[in-house]
Formats: sequence, C-alpha cells, structure tokens
Amino acid sequence: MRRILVIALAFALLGAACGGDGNSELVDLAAACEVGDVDGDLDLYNWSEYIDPDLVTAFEADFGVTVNESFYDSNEAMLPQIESGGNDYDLVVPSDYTVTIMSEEGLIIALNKDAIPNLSNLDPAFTGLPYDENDEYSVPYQWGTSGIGYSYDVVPEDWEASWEIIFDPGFAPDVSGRISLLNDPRETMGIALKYLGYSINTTDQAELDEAVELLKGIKDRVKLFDSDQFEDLLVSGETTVAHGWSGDFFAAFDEASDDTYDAYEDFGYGIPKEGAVAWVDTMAIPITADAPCTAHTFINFLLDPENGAALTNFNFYASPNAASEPFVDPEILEDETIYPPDEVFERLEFLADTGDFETNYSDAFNEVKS
Ligand code: N2P
Repeated sequence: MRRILVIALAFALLGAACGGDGNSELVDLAAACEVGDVDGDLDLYNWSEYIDPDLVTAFEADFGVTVNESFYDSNEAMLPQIESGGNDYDLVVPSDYTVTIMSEEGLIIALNKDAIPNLSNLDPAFTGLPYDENDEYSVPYQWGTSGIGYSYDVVPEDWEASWEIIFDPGFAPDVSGRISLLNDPRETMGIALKYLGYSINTTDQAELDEAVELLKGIKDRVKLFDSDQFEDLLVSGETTVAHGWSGDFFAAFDEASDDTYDAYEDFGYGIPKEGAVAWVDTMAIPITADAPCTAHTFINFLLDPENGAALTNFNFYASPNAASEPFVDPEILEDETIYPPDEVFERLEFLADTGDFETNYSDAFNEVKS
C-alpha cells in the first residue's frame, strides 16, 4: 500500500491531462467492441525488444490474427509517425508524458473499458496517474528507471551509482570515450538537469541552457548517443558506461550468461544517488487504427496474470499488473534495481509534458549533438 503513496507523490507535481476526442468514428467503432473481439490483424508499434515473441505467437494462435510489429526507440521518433497518419498502427506504447501530449492532440482514442475486463488486475498504484487522470486513454504496460549500466572494470563492486562517472572528467579511472548516452531529448537533457540539481521537467530556459553547456563540455567523453544497442555495446566491451533503461541492461546480462559465464559478475546497473528518471510505458490506441477491437483484445490479453508476468520475465521491467506477481521470477521481484524500495523511489522523478517547451528540449538536444 505504501507504494501507492510513493508513486502518487512522485507524480504529484505533474499537471493533469486534459484530453481531446480523437477520431469520433473510431471511438464509436471501439465502443461497440466486445470482450475477445477481433476485427483484423494487429499493427503494433512498440519499443524494440519489449515483448516476448512467444506472447505474440500465442495471441496470434488464440485469436486467429497476425501481429505486425514495427519499432521505435523514443517517444519523439514515434509521435511524428502517428501525427503524419500515413500508417495503420492499431496500438502504440507511449510513455507517461507522451500520453498527455497525444491525448491533448487528439492522437489516441478513449478506450472501451468494457472490452478490457482484466483492467481489474492492475495494481491501484498505476491507476489515476496525472498523465491520464481518469484512465481514459492508456493502460500501463511496464515501468522502470533510466540509470547507469557499467562494467566492474571501472567501478568497485560496492559502487554507489552516480552521474559523476559521466559528468566529472576527474572521475577515476578515466572512462572518456567509452560512454554512451540515450539518444533521447527528454532523457538526456534530464540527466544533465538532475546532475545540476534542477528538475527534469524545468521550463526555465536558463537552466536548460546550463544543461546544454554541461553536456557540450563532456561531449568528447561520449562515444555515441544510442537508445537501441547501448546494452549490447556495454556487454561487448565497446563502452564501459551506458546511460539506459534498466530492463534492457538486465536482458543483455542475462543473454550473455550461460552455464559457464555469469555476466552479472562483470556488469551492473544502478540508479544514481542524485536521482533519475522513472517512467510508465502504456498501451494506447492511435487514431490511425483500423482494428480497434483486436487492439482492445490484445490489451486484455497482456493484462492476463500469466501473460503480464511473461512480459516481465522476458524484458526485466517491473509489472503494473498486481495479479501477475505470483508468476514473476522471484529473482526479478527481489531485485531492488527493478522494483526499487521506497527510499530509492523517492529520488526518482517522472517526465511530464512541458507543453510548448517540448520544442526547447528538442532544440537543446540537437544543439548538444550538433
Ligand atoms: C524497451 C525500452 C523501453 C523503455 N527496449 C523506455 N521507456
């Protein structure tokens, strides 16, 4: 129960979503969907390596449809695709602040909750969150943190993760040229803001300018900006420090391990002591959808207790599905970097929609990279 309070507090400063009406014809079609209905193949637009292929196969077999998957590596890459409308995506996986943006722009439709009875499996901590106050447009998919993956070659085993390793050229040993940062305007401007002691949601241009200068000043330490392969590059030794998403690191450590080698002895993931980004990724039906009933059925399918756990057991992100807990690998449930305890959670901050200031973040990040 404590977790409910802490998550509510972490979101407390964020503004509430207002919501537009989306495409009313599609809303009407969706309103007529019944539990388990399918009305065509599912075009799923998701973050890469985020769903167990066996779950996709099981859905196809159970419901007699094909799931066509396309991928993106940032909310900012996905948004223009939906805005342009030149596709038939039935389901997207926007993060918290992007749900606000998409609902306000009328890019996602109000869901037909009658077609998703498994909504009752959700942990109440993941309902009524500020990015979608009335749970009208989105259903939580997974949640996690953005921190630092590292090689134990450069830090001691008991190292308390700190953004210093990226921003302080005096950090020893020298990791210069072996660092990757997320190719993501809000995430990467966010860590510079955090390191400077500002909010990751600042709308103060002077603070953002300071973050730009900080990142430009350490750019020669950064090997690449990448949101797709940061975990593999760490494990293969191309980098020794990577800013990235919790589960992707663990999935890579797991994949690199076998009977004779334990990658967890060589690599770790930490949530920096200065604070970090936490996020909730969600499922939402964009106005490009032409199979809204299949999309509702897929959401309901993933909210099944065992399917929700299969998602977590595959991608190593925390599940918002309370009914899944008995089926999640105990090692994952007990890992405090996947399910952070309250005292760690208190240093986390969720990204919020900053309205017109979003462009300032994109411009700032482009300036850093140029
Ligand atoms: C999946 C990464 C998703 C986390 N590979 C970013 N919100």
